[in-house]
Amino acid sequence: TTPAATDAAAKPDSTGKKYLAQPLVKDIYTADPSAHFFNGRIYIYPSHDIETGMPENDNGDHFAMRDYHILSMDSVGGKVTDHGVALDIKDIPWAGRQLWAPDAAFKNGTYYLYFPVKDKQDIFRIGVATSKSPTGPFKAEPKPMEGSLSIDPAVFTDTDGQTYMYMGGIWGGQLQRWRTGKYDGSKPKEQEPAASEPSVGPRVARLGADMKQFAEPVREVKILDKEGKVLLSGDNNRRFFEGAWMHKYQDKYYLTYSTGDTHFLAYATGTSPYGPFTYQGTFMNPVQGWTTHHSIVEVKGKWYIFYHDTQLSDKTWLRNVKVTELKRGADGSLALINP
Ligand code: FUB
Repeated sequence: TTPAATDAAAKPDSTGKKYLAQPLVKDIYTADPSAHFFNGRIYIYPSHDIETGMPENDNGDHFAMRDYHILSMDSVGGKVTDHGVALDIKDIPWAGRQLWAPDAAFKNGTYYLYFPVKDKQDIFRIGVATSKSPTGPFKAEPKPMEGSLSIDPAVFTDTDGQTYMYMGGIWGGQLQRWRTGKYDGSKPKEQEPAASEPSVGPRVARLGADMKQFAEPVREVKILDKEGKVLLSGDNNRRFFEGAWMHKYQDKYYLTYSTGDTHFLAYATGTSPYGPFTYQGTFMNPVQGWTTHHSIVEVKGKWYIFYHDTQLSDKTWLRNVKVTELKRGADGSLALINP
């Protein structure tokens, strides 16, 4: 067992609630932070939450975001810069609505911003936009990535230089509608497989050299229990819901994700970027707010988790990003964080 992250750092706010960390920016709402250490600086690629008055429902209509702002800082705890609008939905030719959790990558002198948005048929796809600067402005490709689906792209470059995209999220993220390989909008939006059936896994595909398309068909990632059986759909405390992230530590691949309606961040480990991954446990307890979404990044030998909660608004669709250290046991196990 690994020691729980200490609560000693938690400070009460004006309402008396205690939080392990404080919002990185307070003048805009930000969520779903994908953090990277590019050329000696920390860049955060978050969603930009806004109030639109859309009704709150299981389909996530209340998350109706329209642009991205990129944040950066020299070091954790240092001054945070908001670089302004990096990409606007009006400049994405195929976009309909809802600019959700993005991620970014840097290769061959170009920065790539990957973003999920519903197309004009109201189906989530993943697009890519490029820039010579990590903070944009980014120019979107005219079409979504072929074969892309659902939400929450997370891009991971392995030590051999190959880059993979993990993606997917159930319910509002629509992944449950892709079970046959084709989008099936005929079922109720929130319908998961029956409780005794295998859960819906995130998807992964290797990216091609141009970083704009997949080099292979998208495949499903299996998350297994310790007996080697795929986690079941009714196993809500452990099964994948959304917000996958990948990092490698001491040659092991760590798939981390949100369990959605049970609000945990969970992790599973494997020996290949494609999995299968074996469930290991929860590493973050629920935050304030319905969604929980994170990224993990190494900065100068220390590991950090970027995440969000709703400290500033107490509204689940108006979130704020935060960071805290990620600690591990000697065996690589992730310490439990109480946010
Ligand atoms: O921000 C919209 C959605 O909420 C994200 O795509 C999910 O991961 C959840 O955080």
